[in-house]
Amino acid sequence: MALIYVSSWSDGDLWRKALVPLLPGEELRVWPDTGDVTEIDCALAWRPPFGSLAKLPNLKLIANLGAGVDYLMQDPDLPRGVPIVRLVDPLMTEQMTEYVVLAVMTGLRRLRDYLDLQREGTWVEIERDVHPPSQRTVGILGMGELGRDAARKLKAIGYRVQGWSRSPKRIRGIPCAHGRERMVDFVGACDALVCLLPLTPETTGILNRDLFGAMKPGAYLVNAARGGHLVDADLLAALESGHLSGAFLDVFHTEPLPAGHPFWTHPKVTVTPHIAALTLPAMIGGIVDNYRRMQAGQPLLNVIDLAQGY
Ligand code: NDP
Ligand code: OXD
Repeated sequence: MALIYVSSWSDGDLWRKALVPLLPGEELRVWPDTGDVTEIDCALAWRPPFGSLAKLPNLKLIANLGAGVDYLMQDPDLPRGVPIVRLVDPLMTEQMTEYVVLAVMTGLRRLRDYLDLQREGTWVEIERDVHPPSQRTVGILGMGELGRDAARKLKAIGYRVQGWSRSPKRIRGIPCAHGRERMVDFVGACDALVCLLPLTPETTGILNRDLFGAMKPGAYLVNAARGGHLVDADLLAALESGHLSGAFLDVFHTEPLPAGHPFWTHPKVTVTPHIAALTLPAMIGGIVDNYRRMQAGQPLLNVIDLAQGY
């Protein structure tokens, strides 16, 4: 049997180089050079062209080469009944935590404002009213692989940290809430709010006018999850009114963020080009492990729950 790399976005050679030493004797093909499709039992997929996976009749495993499976889920011809696993790796988690800490501190320490003052050569303390981390609350929406680590490390810096998820969580030192009914109270307590949710029908547009209205005046928003979580116009309105102090955004409805989008030049918005946690070929170990498990008929790890969409 053979594996195939299927992506409309990136170059398969990088992955082939990472995989070949770990799977000696296995053949890795690169879409669209499928060869005999009946020989392919595993697809390594990152934003595969819609319909491509449906052309592989003997597929037994789909390995998503990223943490979020939202793109895959949109494929109307996604083969049903084939297990989907996703990438979970310490290198991914570390990068995301670093990004979240950077973003939260940029907002809470007014870094953008100080950079502007530096450009003007102005020496001024913007706030005389000091708020050390122990007096600041950071809320994390999504307490999964990435959210939990970011929460723990923000806590270690000294922030009050709280988490929100779909199901209940018990995490030492980090109060957690769950479910939509707790959302208003949850976000109302936050000085900075970080979105690390998967994009699903339930979470699409969750960062909207109602949520911003429930946030504290002056709170800061970080979105490192997906552009589809955010209603752009509602954020712009909350920034214009001064209700939110700023936003740090890594992900957008259309990527690259189109020229002329108001986020590019907004003085309160920091834009990064979907780099919070990059997928690296060095993260292939978990995928290889799952391929071996599939071959041996053992339980797979990091499996997507198709009903929940993540
Ligand atoms: P996980 O699946 O491990 O965690 C998801 C978390 O979100 C869980 O805590 C889950 O709750 C919670 N959640 C899901 N649906 C809801 C809901 N309806 N209401 C409340 N909570 C909900 O995902 P990861 O932490 O690995 O990744 C999160 C996302 O980060 C990815 O889906 C991807 O979109 C994004 N990402 C972005 C990157 C970037 O570079 N910008 C890089 C990597 C990932 P529960 O625990 O109850 O299941
Ligand atoms: C991911 C991403 O989901 O890169 O892994 O956004």
